[in-house]
Amino acid sequence: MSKAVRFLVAPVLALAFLAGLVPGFRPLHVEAASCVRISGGHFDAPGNDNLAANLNGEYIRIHNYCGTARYLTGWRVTDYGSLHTYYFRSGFRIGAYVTVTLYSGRGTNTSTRLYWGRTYGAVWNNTPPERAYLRNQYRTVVSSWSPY
Ligand SMILES: [Ca+2]
Ligand SMILES: [Ca+2]
Repeated sequence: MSKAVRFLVAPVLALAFLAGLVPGFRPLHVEAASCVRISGGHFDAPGNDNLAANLNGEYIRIHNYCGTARYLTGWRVTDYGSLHTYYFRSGFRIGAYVTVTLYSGRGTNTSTRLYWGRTYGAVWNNTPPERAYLRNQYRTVVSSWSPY
């Protein structure tokens, strides 16, 4: 390759690389998805969702997609319009690849089962618009989910 040709080709290759035209190129500024995201849920409990006996029939599932445990200190779950908020207790840790179920009613919290602690009144509407939002300690939505 002559000096003159190299002089012309190099900048073109550099531009193509920057523009993502060269296979294998990865943009540098992609937001990494949160390790911990809402993976599913059940908004319509069997029977009357509002009653204490049925509140655990509605729930959402939160999954850690990464290979290391994550602390959810300061994190929260909100519904559409932020009418209801669940605060994870300080120091709550979700294990690697673990799914945690957050029930609307009362119960004994474990590493995989959390309870909102409500005694009356559903969290999740059975009709749209409704959506579960997982927010980090800065209240930034890191994940959301809806069956609708
Ligand atoms: Ca419901
Ligand atoms: Ca129902």
